[in-house]
Amino acid sequence: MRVDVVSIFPEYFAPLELSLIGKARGTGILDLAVHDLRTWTSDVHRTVDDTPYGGGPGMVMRPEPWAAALDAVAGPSSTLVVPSPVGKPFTQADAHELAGLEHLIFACGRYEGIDQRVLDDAAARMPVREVSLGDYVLFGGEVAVIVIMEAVTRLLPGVLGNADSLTEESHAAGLLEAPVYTKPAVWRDRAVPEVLRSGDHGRIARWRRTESLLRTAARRPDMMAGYPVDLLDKKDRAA
Ligand code: 6GU
Repeated sequence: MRVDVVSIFPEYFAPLELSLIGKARGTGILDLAVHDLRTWTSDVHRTVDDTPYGGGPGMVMRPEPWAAALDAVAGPSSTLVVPSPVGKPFTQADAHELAGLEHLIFACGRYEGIDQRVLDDAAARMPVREVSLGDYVLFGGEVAVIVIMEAVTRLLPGVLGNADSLTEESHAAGLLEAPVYTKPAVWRDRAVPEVLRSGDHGRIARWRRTESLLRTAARRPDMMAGYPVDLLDKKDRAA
């Protein structure tokens, strides 16, 4: 997968050299380039913002540098992703969709956002997705891009050693994952649940399902509301 990130703070993306994202870049699974938006300014002050039409606080990113940047990095199969608090909530399903695409361009807005015409103009040539990480406001899209890239990269074939990690994890089945334990069996007088040490795989699977359901109902009632009743098997109903 090819990824181009455009930002006025390219230094923000140093963490993308580390850990499994860094490794994916090293093996060629991920071809990622970070660009400084000011590369595409033409005045001596390298201006990227101006005051908003209609008045109001803050500054808005001017369209010209963004248009030049997108013209330079876009190809025939690009999708533009714009992190923004006014975007659609980013979910694991979105991560899977993005992971299946050939080329992602991330446009990192700062201040009050990017002139709307940049997105409207880009949408005439490529799919554009405005995505939000949640109901709170960040200074800009940079940290959101790191989050989204982490969610997407771990879904690329060959990045995770154990493919089961993807099918067993939270949000894969629409439920939160059950608690996990490792050795020692007893620590500070707290024992690992007996069932997990029983070796009875059927019992373990049922315990994990029940814990998943209880945890999801307690913490994420919104996820339970959409949970298909037919996915509750007879043993869950009895439990
Ligand atoms: Cl994706 N960007 C910004 N700037 N703020 C946010 C956000 C994204 N998601 C929540 N708040």
